[in-house]
Amino acid sequence: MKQELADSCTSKYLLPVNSGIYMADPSAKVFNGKIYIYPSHDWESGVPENDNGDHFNMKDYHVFSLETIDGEIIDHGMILDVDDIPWAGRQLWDSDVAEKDGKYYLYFSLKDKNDVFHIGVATADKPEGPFIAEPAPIKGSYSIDPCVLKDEDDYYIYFGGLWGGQLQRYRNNKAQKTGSEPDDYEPALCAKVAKLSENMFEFAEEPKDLLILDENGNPLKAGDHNRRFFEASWMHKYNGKYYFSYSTGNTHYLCYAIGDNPYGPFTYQGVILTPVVGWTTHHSIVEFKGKWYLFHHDSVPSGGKTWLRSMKVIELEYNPDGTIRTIQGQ
Ligand code: FUB
Repeated sequence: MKQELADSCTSKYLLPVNSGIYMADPSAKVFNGKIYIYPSHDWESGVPENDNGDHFNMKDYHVFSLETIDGEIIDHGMILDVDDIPWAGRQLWDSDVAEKDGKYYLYFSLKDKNDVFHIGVATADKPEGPFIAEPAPIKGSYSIDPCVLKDEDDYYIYFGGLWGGQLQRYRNNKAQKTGSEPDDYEPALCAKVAKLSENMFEFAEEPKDLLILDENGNPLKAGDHNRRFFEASWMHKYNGKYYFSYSTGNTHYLCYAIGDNPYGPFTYQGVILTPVVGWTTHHSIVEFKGKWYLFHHDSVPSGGKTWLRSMKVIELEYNPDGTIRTIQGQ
């Protein structure tokens, strides 16, 4: 599909570039008329870089808010510390927050004491926390990068990530003895989707595959590295359609696919953001005061250090046919 470029290619850093504060994976949500941003908190932990992502050794979360998109960003401080999570091993990765009946539920990625990723839940009475973690991760959860879509009265959680995110270790929601990606000619591994239980603490059903189809209606292949799902799920609705967006990981694109319902299948549409400086690319998409925004990160302010990323925002533009105009990452 032909990609049309957005006119503006300059996303704005949300924190001063010389602040020495590094935040990544920004999940932006609108609560009580403000944007709240839930990022991962990068820091210089000294852990060497590897394909398992051990250098992403985060140990707490902060929350930020904006009253207007160009307004002052407020850091509400630390909302959850790894030391306060009973089942914690290491590495607090991407998170997202959902509101239900005046309570706020933080879904987060964390390794347990056996170095296996699961998804945890923590709750608060306000979007700015502090959040109190549940004693155990969500039963049956695995891998990383949760995001939650509220659709009418239902809540859907999406998750999964390859390589260090451990998704390749699972088939049909079961851990395998040895886990590897499918061969190039086989269907790609999928992100997962499950409805959340009424109390928001459990999967209400077995997670299902979120299928992404090509223009001929065939599932994307594992070897299609420019288009297949790698990590960083996000779901939003636009004009009644469901937009699933994600990172292609080792090819560094943010892509999207459109479907008719929260489970899909979804049809691949194109690139939202071309590669940025830094290995990872990760985002959220939110409507605020009648405009749409892409929140994402890059590693420019840290001089390209993969593990020290900075949050950014840019307006997202749709074409009349509902496709998204591609933004240049660099
Ligand atoms: O921030 C740690 C990991 O890097 C996230 O969970 C991935 O999506 C990637 O951005």
